Amino acid sequence: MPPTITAFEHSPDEGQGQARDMRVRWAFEEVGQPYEVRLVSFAAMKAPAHLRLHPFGQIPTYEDGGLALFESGAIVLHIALDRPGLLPNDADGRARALTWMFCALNTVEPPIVEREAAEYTEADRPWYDARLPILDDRIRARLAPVSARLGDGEWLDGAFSAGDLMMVSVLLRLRPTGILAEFPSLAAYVARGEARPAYQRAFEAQLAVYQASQAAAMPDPAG
Ligand SMILES: N[C@@H](CCC(=O)N[C@@H](CS)C(=O)NCC(=O)O)C(=O)O
Repeated sequence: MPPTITAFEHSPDEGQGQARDMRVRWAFEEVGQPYEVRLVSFAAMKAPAHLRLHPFGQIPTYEDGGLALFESGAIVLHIALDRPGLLPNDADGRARALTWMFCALNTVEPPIVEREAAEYTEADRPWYDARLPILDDRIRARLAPVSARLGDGEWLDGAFSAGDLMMVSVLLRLRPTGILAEFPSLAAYVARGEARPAYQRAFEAQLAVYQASQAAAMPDPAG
């Protein structure tokens, strides 16, 4: 049996690939590991069966035999350690790739998520218009050093690695804001990630879920 991950039954971003199952799907595709997906509703995510897999009632989760994991970073790392393709063979290169993974998750993603949360929950509050530029500047303060470190390189540290997979996955979330476009080398870096055949396969798979849910919701023309 291949590993099984969970993903949203109804994609809140309408198949744009912003949900965190996308980075796990991409990792599977990069290393050539077949996988299965169990779709969960928002109600099912908060029910006891799913909470046993994920203490916060979220996606993605990962199950393989007796092993159950949550946290997209831990899952991608597990996949990268399990099969070749996402981590360099030399110990130092491997450690640097892990550093970029943690950088993406611990340093770059938090201000991006904070901005998204403000959009969802504070857009109608009187302070929102003043707060948004502050949140945007916090993101810019993270992007500028990553852009400087990338320089004119293709990837962050030599060959494409799990560090790039995670950084691209995190930066992608910014596209609707326009902030990514302010950093042309990062925008090009993200585009290189998206152009990878493994990314494309993962994207199509998650898009197919959204398209199927739309088709199921369409009224039956015969009825
Ligand atoms: N740090 C976690 C975050 C997981 C997360 O926020 N998942 C979102 C989807 S991308 C979710 O399940 N949201 C629904 C909810 O929190 O109720 C990870 O990287 O896996």
